Amino acid sequence: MYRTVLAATCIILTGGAALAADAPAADARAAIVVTHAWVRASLGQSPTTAAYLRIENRGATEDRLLAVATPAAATAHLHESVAKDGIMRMQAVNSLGIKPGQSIELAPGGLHIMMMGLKSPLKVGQTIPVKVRFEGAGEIEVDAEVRGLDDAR
Ligand SMILES: [Cu+2]
Repeated sequence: MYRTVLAATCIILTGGAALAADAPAADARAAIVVTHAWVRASLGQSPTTAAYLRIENRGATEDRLLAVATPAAATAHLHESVAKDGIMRMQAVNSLGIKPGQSIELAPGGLHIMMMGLKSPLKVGQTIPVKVRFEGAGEIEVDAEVRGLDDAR
């Protein structure tokens, strides 16, 4: 499913991806539905945390997640947690295809939006905007609720 997976750990930072606002076709835009966005509260002064959400493709053509961003952090990248040699590691995911009818859940232990360089600690009850840019649907902004570390879903 992940056509391009870059082998890069969380420590390797790349520049924030630009969220260019090309005008997407109306049907392509309506096809992608982003819901259930939430962010893990940051731990103390930790400058990193992760955001999660659900992406649903209700259209007839495949779309592709190209970039993520949030004003709450200096950089945000799509990551995937994978077990390698018995150790959980995180890899950057360059882009993510979503097939017609497919629903993809970003969730703890799997795909996540890695937020690095938090501008201030994120506390339970806050809400931050998260922008997700798709090849076809363009940029979609959702509000992500900050939840505690122990909040299961
Ligand atoms: Cu990560």
